[in-house]
Amino acid sequence: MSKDPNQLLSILHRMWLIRAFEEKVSDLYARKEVLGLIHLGIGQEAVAVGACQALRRDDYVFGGHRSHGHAIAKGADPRRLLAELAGRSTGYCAGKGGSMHIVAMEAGFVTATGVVGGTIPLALGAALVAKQKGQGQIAMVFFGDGAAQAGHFHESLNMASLWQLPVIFVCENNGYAEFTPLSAHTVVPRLANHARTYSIPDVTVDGNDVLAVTEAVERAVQAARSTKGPSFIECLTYRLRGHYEGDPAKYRELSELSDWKTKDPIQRFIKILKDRNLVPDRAIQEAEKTGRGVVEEAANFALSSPWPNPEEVDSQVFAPN
Ligand SMILES: Cc1ncc(C[n+]2csc(CCOP(=O)(O)OP(=O)(O)O)c2C)c(N)n1
Repeated sequence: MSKDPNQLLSILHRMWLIRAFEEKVSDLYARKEVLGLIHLGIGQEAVAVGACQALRRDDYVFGGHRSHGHAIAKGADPRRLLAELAGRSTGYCAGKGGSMHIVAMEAGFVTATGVVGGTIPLALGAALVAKQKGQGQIAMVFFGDGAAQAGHFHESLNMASLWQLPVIFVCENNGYAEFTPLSAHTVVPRLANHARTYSIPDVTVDGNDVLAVTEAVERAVQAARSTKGPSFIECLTYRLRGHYEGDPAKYRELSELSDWKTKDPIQRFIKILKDRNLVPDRAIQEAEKTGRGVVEEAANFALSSPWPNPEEVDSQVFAPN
Protein backbone atom coordinates (compact mmCIF):
# COMPACT_ATOMS: atom_id res chain seq x y z
CA MET A 1 0.00 0.00 0.00
CA SER A 2 1.02 3.61 -0.45
CA LYS A 3 2.62 5.34 2.52
CA ASP A 4 0.44 8.40 2.23
CA PRO A 5 0.47 9.90 5.77
CA ASN A 6 -3.23 10.74 5.57
CA GLN A 7 -4.08 7.15 4.74
CA LEU A 8 -1.90 5.87 7.59
CA LEU A 9 -3.50 8.29 10.03
CA SER A 10 -6.95 7.30 8.89
CA ILE A 11 -6.07 3.67 9.66
CA LEU A 12 -4.90 4.66 13.14
CA HIS A 13 -8.03 6.74 13.73
CA ARG A 14 -10.29 3.86 12.73
CA MET A 15 -8.48 1.43 15.02
CA TRP A 16 -8.74 3.81 17.96
CA LEU A 17 -12.39 4.48 17.15
CA ILE A 18 -13.15 0.77 17.32
CA ARG A 19 -11.12 0.27 20.51
CA ALA A 20 -12.83 3.23 22.17
CA PHE A 21 -16.22 2.01 20.99
CA GLU A 22 -15.69 -1.49 22.37
CA GLU A 23 -14.42 -0.18 25.71
CA LYS A 24 -17.46 2.07 25.96
CA VAL A 25 -19.75 -0.88 25.21
CA SER A 26 -18.04 -2.85 27.98
CA ASP A 27 -18.59 0.04 30.37
CA LEU A 28 -22.24 0.52 29.37
CA TYR A 29 -22.85 -3.22 29.63
CA ALA A 30 -21.52 -3.20 33.20
CA ARG A 31 -23.94 -0.35 33.93
CA LYS A 32 -26.82 -2.28 32.29
CA GLU A 33 -27.27 0.42 29.65
CA VAL A 34 -26.39 -2.12 26.96
CA LEU A 35 -28.19 -5.45 27.23
CA GLY A 36 -28.02 -8.87 25.59
CA LEU A 37 -25.07 -11.06 24.73
CA ILE A 38 -22.07 -8.91 23.82
CA HIS A 39 -18.94 -10.12 22.01
CA LEU A 40 -16.15 -7.56 21.80
CA GLY A 41 -13.38 -7.42 19.22
CA ILE A 42 -10.74 -5.74 21.39
CA GLY A 43 -7.37 -6.95 20.07
CA GLN A 44 -8.73 -7.74 16.59
CA GLU A 45 -9.03 -4.17 15.26
CA ALA A 46 -6.25 -4.58 12.69
CA VAL A 47 -8.23 -7.22 10.79
CA ALA A 48 -11.39 -5.14 10.51
CA VAL A 49 -9.60 -1.92 9.61
CA GLY A 50 -6.93 -3.45 7.36
CA ALA A 51 -9.51 -5.41 5.39
CA CYS A 52 -12.12 -2.68 4.97
CA GLN A 53 -9.43 -0.10 4.16
CA ALA A 54 -9.12 -1.66 0.70
CA LEU A 55 -12.85 -1.58 -0.08
CA ARG A 56 -15.19 0.85 -1.83
CA ARG A 57 -18.22 2.14 0.00
CA ASP A 58 -20.52 0.26 -2.38
CA ASP A 59 -18.79 -3.09 -1.72
CA TYR A 60 -20.76 -5.52 0.44
CA VAL A 61 -19.47 -6.59 3.86
CA PHE A 62 -20.91 -9.33 6.06
CA GLY A 63 -20.02 -9.95 9.69
CA GLY A 64 -20.82 -12.39 12.48
CA HIS A 65 -21.48 -12.21 16.20
CA ARG A 66 -18.30 -10.18 16.95
CA SER A 67 -18.81 -7.45 14.39
CA HIS A 68 -19.09 -3.96 15.88
CA GLY A 69 -15.57 -3.34 14.57
CA HIS A 70 -16.36 -4.63 11.08
CA ALA A 71 -19.35 -2.29 10.82
CA ILE A 72 -17.36 0.73 12.02
CA ALA A 73 -14.43 -0.14 9.75
CA LYS A 74 -16.83 -0.19 6.79
CA GLY A 75 -18.10 3.26 7.72
CA ALA A 76 -21.17 2.65 9.90
CA ASP A 77 -22.19 5.53 12.15
CA PRO A 78 -21.03 4.84 15.75
CA ARG A 79 -23.99 6.82 17.09
CA ARG A 80 -26.61 4.60 15.44
CA LEU A 81 -24.58 1.53 16.28
CA LEU A 82 -24.40 2.35 19.97
CA ALA A 83 -28.08 3.34 19.98
CA GLU A 84 -28.87 -0.10 18.57
CA LEU A 85 -26.89 -1.81 21.33
CA ALA A 86 -28.72 0.31 23.90
CA GLY A 87 -32.06 -0.74 22.39
CA ARG A 88 -33.07 2.77 21.33
CA SER A 89 -35.33 3.72 18.43
CA THR A 90 -32.52 5.67 16.72
CA GLY A 91 -30.48 2.48 16.38
CA TYR A 92 -29.71 0.85 13.05
CA CYS A 93 -32.56 -1.64 13.52
CA ALA A 94 -34.74 0.68 15.60
CA GLY A 95 -33.38 -1.01 18.72
CA LYS A 96 -34.85 -4.40 17.82
CA GLY A 97 -31.70 -6.17 16.64
CA GLY A 98 -28.96 -5.48 19.17
CA SER A 99 -25.29 -6.37 19.00
CA MET A 100 -25.47 -9.40 16.72
CA HIS A 101 -27.95 -8.04 14.16
CA ILE A 102 -26.34 -4.89 12.87
CA VAL A 103 -27.39 -3.72 9.41
CA ALA A 104 -25.83 -0.52 8.03
CA MET A 105 -26.76 -0.60 4.37
CA GLU A 106 -25.75 3.00 3.66
CA ALA A 107 -22.18 1.98 4.49
CA GLY A 108 -22.34 -1.35 2.65
CA PHE A 109 -22.42 -3.37 5.87
CA VAL A 110 -25.15 -5.81 4.88
CA THR A 111 -25.57 -7.75 8.08
CA ALA A 112 -24.10 -9.45 11.12
CA THR A 113 -25.56 -12.66 12.55
CA GLY A 114 -25.75 -14.74 15.71
CA VAL A 115 -25.55 -17.92 13.63
CA VAL A 116 -21.89 -18.94 13.51
CA GLY A 117 -20.72 -18.68 9.89
CA GLY A 118 -24.28 -17.86 8.83
CA THR A 119 -23.28 -14.96 6.61
CA ILE A 120 -20.72 -16.95 4.59
CA PRO A 121 -23.31 -18.24 2.08
CA LEU A 122 -25.09 -14.87 2.14
CA ALA A 123 -21.91 -13.17 0.95
CA LEU A 124 -21.95 -15.46 -2.08
CA GLY A 125 -25.38 -14.13 -2.97
CA ALA A 126 -24.13 -10.55 -2.82
CA ALA A 127 -21.08 -11.52 -4.87
CA LEU A 128 -23.31 -13.13 -7.49
CA VAL A 129 -25.40 -9.95 -7.75
CA ALA A 130 -22.20 -7.89 -8.00
CA LYS A 131 -20.87 -10.12 -10.75
CA GLN A 132 -24.12 -9.87 -12.70
CA LYS A 133 -24.23 -6.07 -12.37
CA GLY A 134 -20.68 -5.89 -13.72
CA GLN A 135 -19.71 -2.66 -11.96
CA GLY A 136 -16.68 -4.03 -10.15
CA GLN A 137 -18.36 -4.40 -6.77
CA ILE A 138 -17.18 -7.21 -4.51
CA ALA A 139 -18.30 -8.94 -1.31
CA MET A 140 -16.29 -9.67 1.82
CA VAL A 141 -17.22 -11.86 4.75
CA PHE A 142 -15.60 -12.05 8.19
CA PHE A 143 -15.82 -15.21 10.29
CA GLY A 144 -13.87 -17.03 13.01
CA ASP A 145 -11.92 -20.26 13.19
CA GLY A 146 -14.96 -21.95 14.73
CA ALA A 147 -17.09 -21.06 11.71
CA ALA A 148 -14.53 -22.74 9.45
CA GLN A 149 -15.66 -26.10 10.86
CA ALA A 150 -19.24 -25.64 9.65
CA GLY A 151 -20.58 -27.51 6.63
CA HIS A 152 -21.87 -24.38 4.93
CA PHE A 153 -18.35 -22.89 5.07
CA HIS A 154 -17.08 -25.71 2.83
CA GLU A 155 -20.11 -25.61 0.54
CA SER A 156 -19.62 -21.86 0.12
CA LEU A 157 -15.93 -22.18 -0.76
CA ASN A 158 -16.79 -24.79 -3.34
CA MET A 159 -19.55 -22.70 -4.93
CA ALA A 160 -17.54 -19.47 -4.87
CA SER A 161 -14.73 -21.17 -6.72
CA LEU A 162 -16.99 -23.01 -9.15
CA TRP A 163 -18.80 -19.79 -10.11
CA GLN A 164 -15.68 -17.59 -9.76
CA LEU A 165 -17.51 -15.14 -7.54
CA PRO A 166 -15.92 -11.83 -6.45
CA VAL A 167 -15.90 -12.68 -2.76
CA ILE A 168 -13.12 -12.41 -0.17
CA PHE A 169 -13.22 -14.78 2.78
CA VAL A 170 -11.55 -13.20 5.81
CA CYS A 171 -10.99 -15.78 8.54
CA GLU A 172 -10.17 -14.23 11.92
CA ASN A 173 -8.30 -17.07 13.53
CA ASN A 174 -8.17 -15.97 17.17
CA GLY A 175 -7.34 -19.46 18.38
CA TYR A 176 -10.65 -20.17 20.12
CA ALA A 177 -14.24 -21.02 19.28
CA GLU A 178 -16.08 -19.94 22.40
CA PHE A 179 -14.10 -21.78 25.09
CA THR A 180 -12.56 -24.41 22.80
CA PRO A 181 -8.98 -23.99 21.55
CA LEU A 182 -8.31 -24.55 17.86
CA SER A 183 -6.41 -27.79 18.56
CA ALA A 184 -9.57 -29.26 20.09
CA HIS A 185 -11.87 -28.45 17.21
CA THR A 186 -9.84 -29.25 14.10
CA VAL A 187 -6.90 -31.32 12.87
CA VAL A 188 -6.22 -28.62 10.25
CA PRO A 189 -4.35 -25.91 12.14
CA ARG A 190 -3.68 -23.76 9.03
CA LEU A 191 -7.25 -22.85 8.07
CA ALA A 192 -6.18 -21.25 4.81
CA ASN A 193 -5.38 -24.78 3.63
CA HIS A 194 -9.11 -25.38 3.24
CA ALA A 195 -9.11 -22.84 0.39
CA ARG A 196 -6.55 -24.91 -1.55
CA THR A 197 -8.94 -27.85 -1.60
CA TYR A 198 -11.28 -25.66 -3.64
CA SER A 199 -8.55 -24.01 -5.79
CA ILE A 200 -8.99 -20.63 -4.12
CA PRO A 201 -5.81 -18.52 -3.68
CA ASP A 202 -4.98 -18.21 0.01
CA VAL A 203 -2.63 -16.40 2.32
CA THR A 204 -2.05 -16.46 6.07
CA VAL A 205 -1.02 -13.15 7.61
CA ASP A 206 -0.21 -11.68 11.00
CA GLY A 207 -3.65 -10.34 11.84
CA ASN A 208 -2.25 -7.92 14.42
CA ASP A 209 -0.22 -6.14 11.75
CA VAL A 210 -2.65 -3.80 10.04
CA LEU A 211 -0.33 -3.15 7.09
CA ALA A 212 0.10 -6.88 6.46
CA VAL A 213 -3.68 -7.32 6.44
CA THR A 214 -4.14 -4.34 4.12
CA GLU A 215 -1.56 -5.59 1.65
CA ALA A 216 -3.08 -9.07 1.50
CA VAL A 217 -6.57 -7.68 1.07
CA GLU A 218 -5.49 -5.22 -1.62
CA ARG A 219 -4.24 -8.14 -3.71
CA ALA A 220 -7.47 -10.05 -3.16
CA VAL A 221 -9.57 -7.00 -4.00
CA GLN A 222 -7.67 -6.45 -7.22
CA ALA A 223 -8.29 -10.07 -8.22
CA ALA A 224 -11.99 -9.94 -7.32
CA ARG A 225 -12.58 -6.67 -9.20
CA SER A 226 -10.88 -7.96 -12.31
CA THR A 227 -13.14 -11.06 -12.32
CA LYS A 228 -10.41 -13.41 -11.11
CA GLY A 229 -12.75 -14.84 -8.49
CA PRO A 230 -12.53 -15.48 -4.76
CA SER A 231 -9.62 -15.27 -2.30
CA PHE A 232 -9.12 -16.53 1.22
CA ILE A 233 -7.20 -14.57 3.86
CA GLU A 234 -6.48 -16.13 7.23
CA CYS A 235 -5.56 -13.53 9.85
CA LEU A 236 -3.83 -14.81 12.98
CA THR A 237 -5.04 -12.76 15.90
CA TYR A 238 -6.34 -12.94 19.46
CA ARG A 239 -9.25 -11.51 21.42
CA LEU A 240 -8.06 -9.68 24.50
CA ARG A 241 -11.47 -10.01 26.23
CA GLY A 242 -13.44 -13.13 27.07
CA HIS A 243 -15.66 -14.76 24.46
CA TYR A 244 -18.56 -12.60 25.69
CA GLU A 245 -18.75 -9.82 28.25
CA GLY A 246 -18.81 -11.52 31.63
CA ASP A 247 -16.87 -14.59 30.47
CA PRO A 248 -14.20 -15.26 33.16
CA ALA A 249 -12.10 -16.97 30.41
CA LYS A 250 -10.69 -19.66 32.72
CA TYR A 251 -9.90 -21.86 29.72
CA ARG A 252 -6.77 -19.88 28.85
CA GLU A 253 -3.53 -19.16 30.67
CA LEU A 254 -2.88 -15.65 31.95
CA SER A 255 0.61 -15.87 30.45
CA GLU A 256 -0.98 -16.40 27.00
CA LEU A 257 -3.11 -13.30 27.48
CA SER A 258 -0.22 -11.16 28.65
CA ASP A 259 1.92 -12.38 25.76
CA TRP A 260 -0.73 -11.29 23.26
CA LYS A 261 -1.10 -7.95 25.04
CA THR A 262 2.45 -7.21 23.99
CA LYS A 263 1.27 -7.68 20.38
CA ASP A 264 -1.58 -5.18 20.70
CA PRO A 265 -2.33 -4.15 17.09
CA ILE A 266 -2.75 -0.46 17.85
CA GLN A 267 0.49 -0.16 19.79
CA ARG A 268 2.32 -2.13 17.12
CA PHE A 269 1.10 0.20 14.41
CA ILE A 270 2.04 3.25 16.46
CA LYS A 271 5.55 1.82 16.85
CA ILE A 272 5.86 1.39 13.07
CA LEU A 273 4.64 4.94 12.48
CA LYS A 274 7.12 6.33 15.01
CA ASP A 275 10.12 4.16 14.11
CA ARG A 276 9.78 4.98 10.42
CA ASN A 277 8.84 8.59 11.04
CA LEU A 278 5.79 8.22 8.84
CA VAL A 279 3.47 10.76 10.49
CA PRO A 280 4.01 13.53 13.04
CA ASP A 281 4.05 12.41 16.71
CA ARG A 282 1.44 14.96 17.58
CA ALA A 283 -1.03 13.45 15.10
CA ILE A 284 -0.43 10.03 16.63
CA GLN A 285 -1.25 11.35 20.09
CA GLU A 286 -4.39 13.11 18.81
CA ALA A 287 -5.80 9.95 17.22
CA GLU A 288 -6.79 8.28 20.49
CA LYS A 289 -8.36 11.45 21.83
CA THR A 290 -10.35 11.92 18.64
CA GLY A 291 -11.66 8.35 18.72
CA ARG A 292 -12.70 8.61 22.35
CA GLY A 293 -14.38 11.96 21.67
CA VAL A 294 -16.48 10.49 18.84
CA VAL A 295 -17.52 7.58 21.05
CA GLU A 296 -18.40 9.85 23.98
CA GLU A 297 -20.65 11.82 21.67
CA ALA A 298 -22.16 8.58 20.33
CA ALA A 299 -22.93 7.44 23.88
CA ASN A 300 -24.65 10.73 24.70
CA PHE A 301 -26.70 10.41 21.51
CA ALA A 302 -27.62 6.79 22.23
CA LEU A 303 -28.56 7.20 25.87
CA SER A 304 -30.62 10.33 25.26
CA SER A 305 -32.52 8.70 22.38
CA PRO A 306 -36.10 7.53 22.91
CA TRP A 307 -37.01 3.92 23.53
CA PRO A 308 -38.94 2.18 20.75
CA ASN A 309 -42.68 2.61 20.88
CA PRO A 310 -44.14 -0.60 22.42
CA GLU A 311 -46.91 -0.52 19.81
CA GLU A 312 -44.30 -1.10 17.10
CA VAL A 313 -42.97 -4.29 18.65
CA ASP A 314 -44.15 -6.46 15.74
CA SER A 315 -43.29 -4.09 12.90
CA GLN A 316 -40.06 -4.56 10.88
CA VAL A 317 -39.59 -8.08 12.28
CA PHE A 318 -40.16 -11.55 10.84
CA ALA A 319 -42.59 -12.70 13.52
CA PRO A 320 -46.21 -13.70 13.30
CA ASN A 321 -48.56 -11.24 14.96
C1 LIG B 1 -24.81 -22.36 14.31
C2 LIG B 1 -24.30 -22.00 15.69
N1 LIG B 1 -23.71 -22.95 16.44
C3 LIG B 1 -23.25 -22.64 17.69
C4 LIG B 1 -23.39 -21.37 18.18
C5 LIG B 1 -22.84 -21.02 19.56
N2 LIG B 1 -21.61 -20.22 19.41
C6 LIG B 1 -21.62 -18.88 19.52
S1 LIG B 1 -20.13 -18.21 19.23
C7 LIG B 1 -19.43 -19.71 18.96
C8 LIG B 1 -17.96 -19.86 18.64
C9 LIG B 1 -17.58 -19.16 17.41
O1 LIG B 1 -16.20 -19.21 17.28
P1 LIG B 1 -15.48 -18.49 16.09
O2 LIG B 1 -16.21 -18.74 14.83
O3 LIG B 1 -14.05 -18.89 16.13
O4 LIG B 1 -15.65 -16.94 16.40
P2 LIG B 1 -15.07 -16.08 17.62
O5 LIG B 1 -16.11 -16.19 18.72
O6 LIG B 1 -13.76 -16.62 18.00
O7 LIG B 1 -15.00 -14.69 17.11
C10 LIG B 1 -20.37 -20.73 19.09
C11 LIG B 1 -20.09 -22.16 18.91
C12 LIG B 1 -24.03 -20.42 17.37
N3 LIG B 1 -24.21 -19.15 17.77
N4 LIG B 1 -24.45 -20.73 16.11
